[in-house]
Amino acid sequence: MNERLSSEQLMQLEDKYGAHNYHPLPVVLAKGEGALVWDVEGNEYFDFLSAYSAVNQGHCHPRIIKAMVDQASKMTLTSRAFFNDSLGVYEKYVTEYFGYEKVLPMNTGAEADETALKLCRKWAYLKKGVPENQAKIIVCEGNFHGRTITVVSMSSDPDSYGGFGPFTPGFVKIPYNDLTALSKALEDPNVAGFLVEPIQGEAGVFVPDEGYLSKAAAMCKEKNVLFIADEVQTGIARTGKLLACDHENVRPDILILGKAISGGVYPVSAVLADDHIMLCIKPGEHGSTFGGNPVAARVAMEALEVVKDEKLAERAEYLGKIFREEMASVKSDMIALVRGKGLLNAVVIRPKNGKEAWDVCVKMKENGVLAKPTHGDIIRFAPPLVITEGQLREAIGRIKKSILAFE
Ligand code: IF1
Repeated sequence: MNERLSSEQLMQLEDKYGAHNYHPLPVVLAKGEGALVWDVEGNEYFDFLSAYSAVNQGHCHPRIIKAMVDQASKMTLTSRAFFNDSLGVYEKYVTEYFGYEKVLPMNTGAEADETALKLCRKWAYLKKGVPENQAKIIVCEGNFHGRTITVVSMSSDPDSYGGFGPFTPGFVKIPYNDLTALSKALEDPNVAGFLVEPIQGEAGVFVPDEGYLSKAAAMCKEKNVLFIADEVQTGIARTGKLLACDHENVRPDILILGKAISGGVYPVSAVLADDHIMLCIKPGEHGSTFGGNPVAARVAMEALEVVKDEKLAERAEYLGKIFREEMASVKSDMIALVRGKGLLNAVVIRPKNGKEAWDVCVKMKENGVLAKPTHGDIIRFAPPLVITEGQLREAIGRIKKSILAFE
């Protein structure tokens, strides 16, 4: 078990014994610190994925790790059949932090999305007066909310939903960033909620027009429809504000968080709402064995403290501008477009001489920067928010060099 295996051997093990549900870049990581990671052979890289924006606070942040280890050595799990001495403290902390009356703790993003959908439906029947089993929830084309059956029922990406039917009914799909379509969909009195990513991540870091979120939220309010924001990827300082909705001063009726709420240290997710919504769910109607466990509670509190203490939102805002400016100035016709907000950015790659985004990522890996293509031609760039300006500029140099290698 303890023999030292090479990257090659480790990749072969995954190929032989693991389900083939991923196609990773060929790099095997063994250690991380801040914005840096090292592979099994000791090669150093800048991590420009941050585990899809989970590791915003940087790899192995000492304060978060300490919170986890301290708690793990005392008590890891009680289940919610009993109280524990961390959950209430965390619930007070996280609700005050984001400005909501209640939180419902879960573990993964998909679970938090499912929780929000259940909560929205329950509210529709108890409060809005939608006839039983008639509630509809509006979702956007190009969305990504996770992998469960109900969540992929909302998807418009055949890779996500294809072959997994029959699907959960009750969703209305409209184009993203389209207020006319939203207005039309909101005419239906059985609509209970509108679920939206403030910036679509999987779609390729698609930033909507300014005013889209605030107008959408106002339209929902007028129709007594819950505005539900999936900030699993955009939340917790990534886009230059604590929440991406903060850019438009929108306060969602239901807020969904995951990933970086634990600094990528532990699976922690959360659904936040006020009492008139959250208390629609009664004891026994929803839950999770691990949701709200003491380790998760302590880890999340420390991870959120770090975001404030290290001013990560401000850093993301400042460093993101540098990144976009620098990338837009690269003289290569392979760069078709640079877009994003804060340190959630994407570069659209125009294929050249048969070389595409995947080849650029492999080249960047050789030059010490890790990033992953999505939808064939888009590369997402999302380093940990603790990256220093010097490190960022060094990484940008390596990214430019990698792209220019194909000129
Ligand atoms: C994978 C993408 C990112 C999410 C939003 C919920 C979830 C996610 C807005 C579910 C998850 C992930 C999961 C990851 C790939 C990934 C992703 F490329 F698919 F789009 F981040 F950019 N809401 N996003 O982005 O959270 O259940 O995974 O904790 O490997 O599937 P989860």
